[in-house]
Amino acid sequence: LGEKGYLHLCEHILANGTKKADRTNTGTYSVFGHQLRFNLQEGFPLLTTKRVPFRLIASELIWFLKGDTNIRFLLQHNNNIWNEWAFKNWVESDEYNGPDMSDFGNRAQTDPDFKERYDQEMDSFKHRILTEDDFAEKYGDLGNVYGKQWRHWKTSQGETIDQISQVIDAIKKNPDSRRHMVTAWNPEDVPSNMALPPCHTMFQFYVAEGKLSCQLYQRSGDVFLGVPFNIASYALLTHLIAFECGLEVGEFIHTLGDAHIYSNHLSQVKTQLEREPYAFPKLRINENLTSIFAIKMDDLSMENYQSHPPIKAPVAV
Ligand code: UFP
Repeated sequence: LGEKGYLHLCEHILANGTKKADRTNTGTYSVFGHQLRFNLQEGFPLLTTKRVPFRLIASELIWFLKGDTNIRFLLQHNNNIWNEWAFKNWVESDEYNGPDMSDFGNRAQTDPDFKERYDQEMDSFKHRILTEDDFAEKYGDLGNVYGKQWRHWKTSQGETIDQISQVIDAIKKNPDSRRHMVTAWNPEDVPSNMALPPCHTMFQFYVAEGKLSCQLYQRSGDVFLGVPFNIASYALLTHLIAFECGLEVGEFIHTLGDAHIYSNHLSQVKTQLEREPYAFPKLRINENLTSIFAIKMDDLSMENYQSHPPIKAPVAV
């Protein structure tokens, strides 16, 4: 349980995972169907066997909760995790006339000369997103990603559904309901209108004894790079929804579909498994916050986060 549960999943995949080809041509070891449980009363599940950057998790979640789908907000918070997806739309557009950026993800990893040109193009792209409103509107927007589906789900009748506001109301009015669901998986939008079909596809809240629990179904999990982020992000979401509803936090239950370790992450995983976890840190939310929809970065802080150093690994794109 807790971090041990995560480390056990890594060991389990290394020992029993099936070698499996994947979309990115990297190759993975994979298991199907696995569940992690975190008791949020025992601390905030930010992994300690490697450093996990809470700042990036928090600013991304605030971005989702705003219903924002434009990377400008992330860049303003020095968060670069979604850049490649927007950059891809830009360099594939008719208006782009810089150096050839096709297959930039792979080439930047293998070709140092290309990497220099890529870094330059990416920097100027970021600069334009931050400084030119029209450019940002056109090329900073990622389309129907999480923020859109959570806060502005478009029905076929042209109406909008705010799933997050609705689920908060429902939790307050009818805590025992078994229908506290939010879904990001919109078959109408997958895959053509989306940068990436959602990985965290749906979640459910549950209230018992004044505590709010959350279970996520994640269809696909990069266990070394993605999953530690996803755990922290949904633990934070559970805390924020509980705060908004005047409840204590219960458990975060993470159910994974295809749980995989990429073949180029094996040595990193082994390094991590040699480390002894520390106690989880504590999340603090500004008590004067009136609504989670008005939350700012400095309303959140992580106390007593003691961790082993970060471990770098290439992202499969
Ligand atoms: N991935 C995660 N968590 C995320 C996210 C992506 O683990 O939040 F956005 C990983 C899972 C998979 C890849 O390795 O990114 C997505 O590829 P696919 O759509 O082929 O499953």
